[in-house]
Order: sequence, then structure tokens, then C-alpha cells
Amino acid sequence: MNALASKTPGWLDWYPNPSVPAFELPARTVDTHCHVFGPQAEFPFAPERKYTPCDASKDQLFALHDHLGISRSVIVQATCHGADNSAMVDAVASAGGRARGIATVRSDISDAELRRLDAAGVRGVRFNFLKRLVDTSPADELSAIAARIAPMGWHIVLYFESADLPELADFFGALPTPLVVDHMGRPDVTEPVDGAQFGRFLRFVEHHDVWVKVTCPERISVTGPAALDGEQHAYTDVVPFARRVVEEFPDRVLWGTDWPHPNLTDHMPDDGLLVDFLPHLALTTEQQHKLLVDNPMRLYWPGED
Ligand code: 0GY
Repeated sequence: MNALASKTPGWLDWYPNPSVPAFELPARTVDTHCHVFGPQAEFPFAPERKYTPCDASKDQLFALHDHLGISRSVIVQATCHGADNSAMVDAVASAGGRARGIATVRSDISDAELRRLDAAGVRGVRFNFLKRLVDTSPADELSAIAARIAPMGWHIVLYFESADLPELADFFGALPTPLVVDHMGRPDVTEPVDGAQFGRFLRFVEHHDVWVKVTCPERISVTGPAALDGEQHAYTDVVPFARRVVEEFPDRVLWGTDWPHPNLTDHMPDDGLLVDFLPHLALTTEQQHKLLVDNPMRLYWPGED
């Protein structure tokens, strides 16, 4: 067997002993954005990957979910595995119907493989526009993939940065499936929440069939994990952005942990504290229930309780 690849220098491993959150998640909470990495010895990373992470296995993910009180998950193919969806599919299969998957596929994927992924619990593909993570496929290839998955009832998960929305919006708007946007479209939280950039994102959501993941305060924040004066919680600068999305689109927001938090460079969040961030962005019990249970169940387990 080949030697295992070393982690990218400076790689931050996931938080080993997360706290017990003070905020009690409602029963049937869904984590709609998490990943598995390897384990590398069993599921090697893709040669074209842009980073080599630590291992983050399905058992470690499910243990975290048990600890936090999360019932179901949506496991998003991580870019370090390229278009080899084996580790993600294996994790979904192990969850006994309580996980769904989001795959990365190339335009030459066969119909049989698409059907196999569907039967395994995959419900969408991810189109990633972050150059530090992937060499994005040409638009015509993405359109061809979209046309093939639309009849299967799948959706497209979009990962982009807010500054890139103007040039991507027409392409996104023409896609034939529901869209799910990662991490609120990565707003620049040093800009005003009422400013042009976030306004453009909110109008995009308003006018299209879009769901928004209100995720990754730890990735978006500039003020970081320390509580600021007058605020008893971390990631203070993200709150107005997340709250705005939850208030404007209560029926189209989703939440997730983003465990094992790839490519963070300055700190690794305590996943228990990420749960405790939730009541700052979804203020009412009704908003919380929609965000954590009703919305993800409708999208990923339609018709199921
Ligand atoms: C995230 C964010 C990142 C990475 C990936 O698949 C991935 O490699 O999604 C990132 O580096 O911003 O959503 O997990």
C-alpha cells in the first residue's frame, strides 16, 4: 500500500472534546452540512485535491452528532475526495436512512452511477466556485450535469463567495433545480448588512428557488470566537447577517455544523459552542424549529416525520 500523505502544513484538526451545549436542540434536528475525510487508509484522498486534511471518519461524525443531540445529517462530498464519492456514500449507508448525501460528479458520469448514488441516499450535487478548493468545471459541463439530475428530483448546492455573485447570478438563475447556497453566500461581514453586496444576495434568494445554509459563523467572522463588549457570544459580526436571512426566509433556511471544519487557519471551533450560537440567529422557538427540523426534513426527507 502507498504511504499515507501528510496533512497540509498548519492544518487544524477538529475539536476533540466539544462542550455540552447549553442550548438544547429540538428533537429530530438535522445537520445539513458536514463532511467525512477518509479515513485516508480506507478512502484515499483524490490526487487533484488542494489540501490534505486529518482523518474525520463517519464514526467520529456520528459520535459528535450523538453528543450534540443531532438526529440526522446531510453529508457533503469534500473536495479532498474529488469526484470519488465512496467515503461519503459509505457514511450515508451506515446511517440507516438517517443521512443523505451531496455528491461531486463529472459530466461523463453514467446514468447507472447516478441511479446508484440516488439509491444510496444522494439528493444533490455540489458546484464549487472557490478556486482555492477546486478547478471549477466549465459552465457547459455544469449545465449538462444539472439537466441530468433535475428529473431525479435532486438539487444543486452552490459554494461561492459573495463578491463573485454578480458574474455567476445569471448562470445560477438558469439552473433547472432548486438551489442550496452554502454559508449564506460567504458575505463580507465588514460590509453593512443593509449594503449593496448582501442586498444583492438577499434579492437573489428572493427571486429564485433558493435555500440558504445559515452556517459557518466561524469561517465568515472577522471578529472571531471571543465575545465582544456587550455580547456574550462568539462571532458577533455574523449575527446581523444570519438573523436577516432567518427573518426574511424562515421557510428556506438550513443549519449545519460544517464539521470537521476544513481549512480553518486561526482557530478551530468548539462544536458545542456553535450550537450555542443558534439562539442568537434564530430568536423564536418557531424560527428554530423551522431551521433545524421542518425545513431540512421537507428538503431531504419529504413526507417523513
Ligand atoms: C466547507 C468549506 C470549505 C471546504 C470544503 O469540500 C471542501 O473542501 O467544503 C472551505 O474550505 O471553505 O463548506 O466545508
